[in-house]
Amino acid sequence: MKIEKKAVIFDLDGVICFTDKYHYEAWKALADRLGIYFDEKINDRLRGVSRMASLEIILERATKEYTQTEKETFTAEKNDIYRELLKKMTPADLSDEVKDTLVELRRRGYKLSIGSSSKNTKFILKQIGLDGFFDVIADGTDITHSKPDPEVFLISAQKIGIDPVDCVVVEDATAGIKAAKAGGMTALALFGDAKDCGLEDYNLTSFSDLLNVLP
Ligand code: B16
Ligand code: MG
Repeated sequence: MKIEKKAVIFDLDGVICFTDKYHYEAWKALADRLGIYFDEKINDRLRGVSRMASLEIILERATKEYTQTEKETFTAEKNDIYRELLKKMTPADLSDEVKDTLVELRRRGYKLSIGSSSKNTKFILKQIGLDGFFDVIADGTDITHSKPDPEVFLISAQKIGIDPVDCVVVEDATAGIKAAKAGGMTALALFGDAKDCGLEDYNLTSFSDLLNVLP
C-alpha cells in the first residue's frame, strides 16, 4: 500500500519513545499512597488520554469521593514524580530506527510534526535529543479537549499549514486513532491497543515500515 500525503503527525509516547514505564511508576506511587489498587493492565487504559482523565480511571477503584482541588493536587503530585523519572531519559532512548526513519521522511519532503496529549512533550523531546527537530509541535499545552477529540491533530495540521486530508497520523492508542479519523486524517496504527483496533487505515509492522508506505 502507498499513501500519497504531505505531512506526518506523530504521537509521542508509545510511538517516538516509550515513557509508559515512568507513567506507570508515578501513577503507582500515587495509587499506593491513596490505598487504591492499580496494575499494568489498568495502566494500559491510560495511553493517549489526558492526565486528569487518567486519574479518573484510577479513581474508579477508590472507596471515597475526592474534590476537584484534591484531584488537582493528585495530578500535580503524579507529574512531579513523573518528571523526576523523565530526567533519566537520554538520546540513547531514541532508537536508530526511529531517528533514521525521521531523517529519511524529511529527505523525501514530508513535513514532520508531533501531536501529543502530553504537557511534558517539549521536555521529553529535549531529553531524547529531538529538541527543535520537528517542523511543528502540538501538545497537551495547546488543547482543551484530549484524544479521542481531534483537536491536537487539527492544531498540528493548522500550524504546519497542510490540509488534514493530506496528513497521516501515527498512533499507538485507540483514542489517538479515533482522534485522527475524527479529524479527517489517515490513521496508521503502530503497537499498543491501536494495532488492529478496527478503526485504523493501516497497521504498520514497525516504525521503519513508514518508508514502505510513504513514497
Ligand atoms: P502528561 P501521547 C499521552 O501522550 C500519554 O500516552 C498518556 O498516557 C498521558 O496521560 C498523556 O500523554 C498526558 O501526559 O501527564 O505528560 O501531560 O501518547 O498523546 O503522546
Ligand atoms: Mg501514545
